[in-house]
Amino acid sequence: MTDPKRYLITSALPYANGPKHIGHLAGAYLPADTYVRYLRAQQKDVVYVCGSDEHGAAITIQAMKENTTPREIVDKYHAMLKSNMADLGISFDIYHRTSAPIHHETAQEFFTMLNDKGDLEIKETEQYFDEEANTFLADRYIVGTCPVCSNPNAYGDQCERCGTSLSPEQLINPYSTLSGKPPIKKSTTHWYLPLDKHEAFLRQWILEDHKEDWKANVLGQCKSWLDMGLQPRAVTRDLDWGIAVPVTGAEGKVLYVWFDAPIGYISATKQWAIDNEKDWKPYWYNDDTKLVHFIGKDNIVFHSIIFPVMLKLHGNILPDNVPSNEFMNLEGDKMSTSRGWSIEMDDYINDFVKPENGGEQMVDALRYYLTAIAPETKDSEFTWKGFQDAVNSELVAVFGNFVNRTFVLMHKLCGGKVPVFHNEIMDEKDKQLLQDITDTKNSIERLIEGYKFRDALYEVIDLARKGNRYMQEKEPWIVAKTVTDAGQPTPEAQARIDNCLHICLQLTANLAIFIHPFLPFAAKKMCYMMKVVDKMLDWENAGKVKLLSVGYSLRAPELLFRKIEDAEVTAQIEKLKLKSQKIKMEGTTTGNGQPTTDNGQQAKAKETVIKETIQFDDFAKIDLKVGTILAAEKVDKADKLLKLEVDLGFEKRTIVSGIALHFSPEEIVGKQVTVVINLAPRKMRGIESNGMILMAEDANGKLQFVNPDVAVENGSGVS
Ligand code: B3M
Ligand code: ZN
Repeated sequence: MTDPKRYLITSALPYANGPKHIGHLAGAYLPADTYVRYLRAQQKDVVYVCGSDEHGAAITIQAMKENTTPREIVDKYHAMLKSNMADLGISFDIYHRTSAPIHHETAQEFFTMLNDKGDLEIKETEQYFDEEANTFLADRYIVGTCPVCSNPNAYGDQCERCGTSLSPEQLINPYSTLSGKPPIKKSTTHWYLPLDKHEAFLRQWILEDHKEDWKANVLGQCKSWLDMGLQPRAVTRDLDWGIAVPVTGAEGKVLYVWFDAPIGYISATKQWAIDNEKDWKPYWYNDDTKLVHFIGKDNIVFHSIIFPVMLKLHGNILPDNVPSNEFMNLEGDKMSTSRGWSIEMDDYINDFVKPENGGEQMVDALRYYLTAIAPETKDSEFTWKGFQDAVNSELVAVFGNFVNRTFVLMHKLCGGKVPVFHNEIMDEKDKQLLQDITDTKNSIERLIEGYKFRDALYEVIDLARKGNRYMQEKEPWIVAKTVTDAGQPTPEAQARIDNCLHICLQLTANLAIFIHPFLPFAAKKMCYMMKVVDKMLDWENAGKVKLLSVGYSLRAPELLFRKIEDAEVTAQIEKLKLKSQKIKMEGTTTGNGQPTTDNGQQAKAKETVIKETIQFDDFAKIDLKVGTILAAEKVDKADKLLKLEVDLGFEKRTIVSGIALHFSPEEIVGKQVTVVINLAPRKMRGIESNGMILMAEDANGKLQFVNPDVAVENGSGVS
């Protein structure tokens, strides 16, 4: 969109069901905040909204787990998330919440308008019902075995191990997490959004109009959804926590959380407008508004397919872009709060951001590393060692070092003042560095506007690196040794020193402007050191090389960043291991013998959940045979899946297996495996899978093959 009049920027609303980890921060919050700070520096009209997502089964399940009410859960975690985000410098204009009355009204009005216009369909269907608990079951309340990877704890909406989206019907041996019993089917009425009717519009709008500017991962997911064929989606639920469906006769029904949550962006904008005496409507109705949703990859379909259809029907503008990140793994494994394999924002703040541990500079240190390894195009990995290396060898040794040297030398060799620049002795090196400043400005603009924050940040550090090199080549401390009889540098020597430090100081001012969207605290500290107001950080000053006036005296340098010690790295890794082990030990049962619903995410209790008894005949229906993996390769655009060629003796088969996070293709070729060979074929990512490989999960959550003790002939039966 060229020259928008105003910007509305959103970050996905986190569920207020527990602490959120730094992978979330890196996915949807930090890039949005960087973008917004950049826009604000350009004096754009920008509103950045977010808030807690306080409805849905994620909340009620957590309430059950903590033995309290949904209300207490959302109050507790909303407060935590709000303060965590503020502590980490995420500069929302409003952090709202979906339990607020204004949100309930907004969502109900939205639903009513669509319903009155005839845009929704009403259907009676059979849904899972728990007879003992006397309630319909949200998908998350149903657990069973994943048909793709055999994870015994897959949810009715998704398997967290292999990432496949599921419907409860697909689960093998489903049971209710409320009673532990298998659910029955019971009929109920719901409102549906007929996505199928909007396919032509979506194809045009996404695959044509945005084929150039949306990220490949977003376009890819949208395309595969569209190619699979869109289905009507229920937008109401039988649940007692949420926004009442505003229709008489719909008592006991609430809006589906994914219907109301994105409307939370609108209600947050309304509340912001009330608080600031502004008009919210242009932000949601005027074509010259640029709406951008920052999200993680598990939210793509909701923001690029479902919500846009809702917005269009409701008469609102559509998002200009939906920049979505992939996932950030942690120390070799998937980041997960429920498994304790995560760094919670709250923990990082407690361990590093307290004044005695470094305070705000440690916020910037985290922001730096998370942006430098942002999973913009593929999954990336946070390691504590990587964090230490990035901070120590880039932030401290390159950026911080340049600024510090510049200040120290300016005090030592130029009397603490910005030295004059002698045009007549300007040389190629000077010109080149000045040119580098302009080039860097242009690159940063292009990259940030293209949502490439990682590359943009690299440009900033690279410019500081060039500054160091320049200083190294100019060596003003050596030049200063060419002295007169009185022991002062000769006028020629002083002129060379002046030029070097003049340029280094102007570069420092520019570095402050460039780093500001990424590391706001460091930028402000640099302003303090340069004795300039924060207004200097306005983007219109970027690239200017007369930002600091000649003769202006500057403060003594302060260290911008501190080093991360080895002991801190070791302590954090130890802490992570202990935490995940503790959760593993505790996570097996709750007092009442029910599977625990770990953070609304994962039903544990593998040991205690025993599926219902089956007869021998049922078991005998499963045909298990031993085979050998002949070939294995990654499946395009599916990080969890491997396509295997398995020799079963009597034939060779293609099997798609959700084990890619656990094994590389090379290491499993030649392995013997046990295969369910009479499972109905299933298409995954366009590949037909003819069978399922049996896997066991070890104490670390890593999958292991179930295979015979000694090699047997391919095709041998297992019973
Ligand atoms: N709360 C899901 C999530 O946290 C959901 C996002 C809502 S954005 C409107 O992944
Ligand atoms: Zn699975």
